[in-house]
Amino acid sequence: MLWHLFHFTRGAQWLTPQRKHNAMTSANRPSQPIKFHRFALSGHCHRVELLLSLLDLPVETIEVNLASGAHKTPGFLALNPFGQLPVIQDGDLTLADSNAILIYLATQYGAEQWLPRSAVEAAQQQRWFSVAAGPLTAGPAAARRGKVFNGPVDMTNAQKQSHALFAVMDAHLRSQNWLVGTTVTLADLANYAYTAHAPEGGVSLADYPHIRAWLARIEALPRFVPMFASPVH
Ligand SMILES: N[C@@H](CCC(=O)N[C@@H](CS)C(=O)NCC(=O)O)C(=O)O
Repeated sequence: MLWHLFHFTRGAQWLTPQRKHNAMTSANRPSQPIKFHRFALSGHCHRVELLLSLLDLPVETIEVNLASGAHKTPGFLALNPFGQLPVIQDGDLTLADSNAILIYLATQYGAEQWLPRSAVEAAQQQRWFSVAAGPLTAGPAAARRGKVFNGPVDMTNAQKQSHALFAVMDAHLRSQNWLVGTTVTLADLANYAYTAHAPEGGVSLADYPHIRAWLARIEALPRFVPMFASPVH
C-alpha cells in the first residue's frame, strides 16, 4: 500500500486531474475478477498486467507454463486457437492478443483517457502497436528469448534489429515525453516491457538516454508493476 502511494505521488505529475482520479478509481468495474492467463516472464503478458494494475481492476491470475507446452493443450486452444498468451476472460468474453486486450480494458472500464482522442493520435497509437508487434518482437523480444530461454534465435540479427529500432525510438523521444501526444497512452505500455528488459537479451540501453528517461516516467506511474527481471550477462 505504501509502495503504491509512493508511486502515485511520484507519478501524478504526468497525469491531468481527470487522469489522477481515474488512475485510482474506475468508472466501471467488472462484476467478477477478470481471469488473466499469463506467463510471468512474457512481455506481451506484462503490458496487460500493467494496465490491469494501473486501472486497479480485480484480477484472477492463471499461470500458463509455456515451457511445459500448456499453451498448446486442447483446453488452452479453446481459449486462443493461436496457442499464445496472454488471454483474458471477462464474464462471457474471451479475448486474446495483448494490444487488443489493452484497447478493450481501457474502453470497457471508463479509462478512455488512456486512448488518444484525435484521428491523428489514434493512428499514431496504432502505429506504435505495430512497432510492438513488429520490430520490438523481432528485435529485443527475440534477443531476450534467445538468451533467457535458449530459444532458436539468430542473435546477431535480433540484436542488430534492436539497435535499429532503439535509434529511431530514442530520436522520437528526444522531443517528447511519450510515444504519442503529450500524455501517457496505451502505446507506451505496449512498448515498455521488451524495451526495459532488452539488456537481458544482450542489447544495452546505454546509448539511448531518451529511452531510459521514458522508461523511468512509465515506472513512476501510480500502481506501476514491474516484470520479473532475468539475469543480464
Ligand atoms: N500477437 C500476440 C503475440 C503473443 C505472443 O507471442 N505470446 C507468446 C508469449 S510472449 C507466446 O504465447 N508464445 C508461444 C507460441 O507462440 O507458441 C499478442 O500480442 O498477444
